[in-house]
Amino acid sequence: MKKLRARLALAAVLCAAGTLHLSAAAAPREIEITANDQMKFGVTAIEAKAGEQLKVVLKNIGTLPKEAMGHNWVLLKPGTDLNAFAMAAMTAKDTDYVPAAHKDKVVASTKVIGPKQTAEATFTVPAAGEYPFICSFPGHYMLMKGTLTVK
Ligand SMILES: [Cu+2]
Repeated sequence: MKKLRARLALAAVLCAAGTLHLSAAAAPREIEITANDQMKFGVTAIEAKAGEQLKVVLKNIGTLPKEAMGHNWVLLKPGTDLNAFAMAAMTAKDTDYVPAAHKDKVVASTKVIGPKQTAEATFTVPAAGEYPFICSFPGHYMLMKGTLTVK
C-alpha cells in the first residue's frame, strides 16, 4: 500500500512536470448552462483554450411546453450574421432550428429540449476568436445569447 501511494505521488509529480501525457484520455471539461422560461441562459460568457475538449450541457429549468418555450444551444463561427441565422432558423423546426443553408457557420449545437430535459454538445474548441452562441428557437436569440472567447 505504501509503495502504491509512493508511485501515485511520483505520477503526480511527473504529471505536473508535463512528462506524463494522459491528455488523450482526459475527459472533456463540462460546462452546464441553464435555460429558463424567461428566455435566459444561466451562462453568457465562456472562456476556453484552442484545442481543449468542451462538453456543454444545456439544462432546461423551465416549465412551459417545448412547443412554446423550447431551447437549444448553438455555437457559431466568429462574424456570423446572427440575425440572418436566426431568421433562417425560424423555419427549420425539423432540424432543431439549425438551418441547413447555414450549417457551415455552426461549430456545435444541441437538439431542442423541453422542460426538465438536458442535451449536450461535445466538441474540440477551435482557433482563437470570439464565438457567439445563441438559442435559435424562434424569437429567442435576442435574449438568449452569449460568447465563447477562445485564447
Ligand atoms: Cu430558447
